[in-house]
Amino acid sequence: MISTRDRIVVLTGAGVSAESGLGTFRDKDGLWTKYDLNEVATPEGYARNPAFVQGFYNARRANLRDAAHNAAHAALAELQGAMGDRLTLVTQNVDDLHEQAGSRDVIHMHGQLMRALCGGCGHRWDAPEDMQPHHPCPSCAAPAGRPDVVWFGEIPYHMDQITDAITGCDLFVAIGTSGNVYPAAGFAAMARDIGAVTLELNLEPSDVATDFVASRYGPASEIVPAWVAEVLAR
Ligand code: BV8
Repeated sequence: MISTRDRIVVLTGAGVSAESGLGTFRDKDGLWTKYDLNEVATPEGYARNPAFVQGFYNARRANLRDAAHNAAHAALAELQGAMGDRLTLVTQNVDDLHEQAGSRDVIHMHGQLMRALCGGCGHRWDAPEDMQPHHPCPSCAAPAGRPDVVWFGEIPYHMDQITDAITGCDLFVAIGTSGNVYPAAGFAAMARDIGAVTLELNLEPSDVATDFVASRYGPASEIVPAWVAEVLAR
């Protein structure tokens, strides 16, 4: 029976932020039903039309400013408070709602919407409200400022740290992710293969639901606090 004495890895996806009004990617009305991800979330798309891509992320940054964390983010922050570094929180999300809820050391494997990256020197800084094409880097002045997010075809961040946490965990929990995007979608199988328990908390079965030995379905703002309360009570 999993308790706060175990080592837990939690992976979140867009579903954990859905009830905060940020929308998801692949649900009905999801972002990828309105935009072609090849045009707005690939280096090639950015090279073709930097103004359009910067505008896409400027709009999402503005959206995020109006969003508030929800009970699922808060429950995970409470669990982290009780477990310390026995809980590793990995997110595919580029929003900062886990941090707004009080989580620390969140591993943003797909980057962060509120950060900017220089494609030239690698400098990172807090993204301004509106980033323009060829945004000048405050460090090297190259016109190479871009959103600090991992696009399709780019290598996710912190993979070694994530792999170390998964291969040493007792429980792997995926929350609010459809299991479409790799390498994140392969994490549950990685955990299962080293003998960890795997739990899926989602609105509906994901594309990798069979990689989990346990699952609970419902809105994250309901099922995540309930699960956290059970773990804290043991
Ligand atoms: C890489 C940042 C090499 C940008 C994102 C063919 C087959 C397999 C793989 C590939 C392939 N061709 C290419 C690939 C690799 C590719 C990939 O996986 N493509 C997919 C589309 C097939 N992956 C990559 O390119 C990655 N890089 O592979 O590099 C490598 C790898 C390892 C080591 C070395 C080298 C880079 C991928 C990163 C792309 N960037 N985001 C941005 O955000 O703008 S990914 C994008 O999808 C978002 O970040 C999002 O977070 C992520 C995953 O989506 P989900 O979070 O799951 O969201 P989704 O809408 O899909 O699902 C929401 C879920 O929530 C649903 O299940 C829904 O039921 C549930 N839900 C809804 N409401 C609620 C809820 N649950 C609970 N409560 C609710 N209220």
